Amino acid sequence: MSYNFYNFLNLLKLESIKQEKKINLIASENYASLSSIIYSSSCFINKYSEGYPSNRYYSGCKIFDIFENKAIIESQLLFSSNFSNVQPHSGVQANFASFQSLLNKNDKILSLDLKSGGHLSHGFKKNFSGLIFKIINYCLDNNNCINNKYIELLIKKEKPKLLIVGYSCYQSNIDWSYLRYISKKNNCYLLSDISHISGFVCSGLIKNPINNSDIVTSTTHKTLRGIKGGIILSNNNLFFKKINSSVFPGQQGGCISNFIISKYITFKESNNFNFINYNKQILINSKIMLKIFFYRGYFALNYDTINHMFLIHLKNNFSLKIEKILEKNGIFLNKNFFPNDVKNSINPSAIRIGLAALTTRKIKKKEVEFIANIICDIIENNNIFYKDKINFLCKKFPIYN
Ligand code: DSN
Repeated sequence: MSYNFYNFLNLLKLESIKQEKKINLIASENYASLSSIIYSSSCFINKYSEGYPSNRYYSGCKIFDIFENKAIIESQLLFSSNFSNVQPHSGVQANFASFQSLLNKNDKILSLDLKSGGHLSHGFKKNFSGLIFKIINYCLDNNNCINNKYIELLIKKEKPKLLIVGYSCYQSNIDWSYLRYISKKNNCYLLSDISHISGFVCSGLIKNPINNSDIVTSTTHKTLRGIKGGIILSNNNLFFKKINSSVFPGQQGGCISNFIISKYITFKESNNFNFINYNKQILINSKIMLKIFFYRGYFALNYDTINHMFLIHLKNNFSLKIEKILEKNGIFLNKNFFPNDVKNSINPSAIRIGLAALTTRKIKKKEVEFIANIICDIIENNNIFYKDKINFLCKKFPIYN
């Protein structure tokens, strides 16, 4: 072995201690459930399973076929879809395969720009999406909301083949049925990327866009408490076959068998009242924390949030510096663009805050307010040191209890 095995184990231990002792407010992260972690590490890691159930390119897949079929059925039940592909390794790959099944090279995509809360895979110029397709961006209106009329104008003017709805940072409702209506009227497909809000969607807290979309994509590790991965869902039977062949052999080889089994566990665990209550609590916590920022004189993307996240403008503070000082105090979050940001991606004007991971620790109102006030104190006085208090709080709320 070329590495020092004991140091390697030590690093694993350090990471797990770090996760236990610190607060995670990164909106795209969560703590995977113990069962989804256990099932992601099974002996299926040794098994190649290229292809789909009953139609594999290797022998010995019969047992895995049972699991992949279960994962497909369970995700369909969870999201009320007629079709599901559970093989994408990530959200970006789910998007890539979906674009491949709907579009040809150089076709036009209409998507929210990255600075306003869009995602890299929705058309960033250095991403495959920006390199292969022509990207037209919409942005948020003066109220920092999606403006359906503006999107309608752009669809009529630019005639894109695909409209992407679903964002990495957005606090308000989305009127999927109207967006569906205007895109269909103009021969434009609609893809909903619900990666951030999929837990809210399957809990019924946010309207499910499945019947107002040609394709829905999601990750499995944000408000769903699974391991990192992607899924593609659809109720438009024109695309079922195309999506499957875009995932395999289009852009992936063998699926990661043990991860698919873990996804099955995640879908099952997300289909019950405990999970719905968990997502309700995320929403309560998210609103409570946002309110504290308002009391302390900050402004956010909007006055309310309908999901786990929100964006706080830092006024004259440097987000990179604040991110690092918060990290020293035991709080992780990420710096983020604010719509119409004049600053660059290294040091943008805002911080993004997500409450899913914090809620997994069963943290509620009192502590949420305490943490929000600590963040404001630190932003306002960089020399305050709260590490011990955060550490003490984390001990009271272990991740896995
Ligand atoms: N970039 C991630 C996020 O933070 O939203 C999702 O891929």
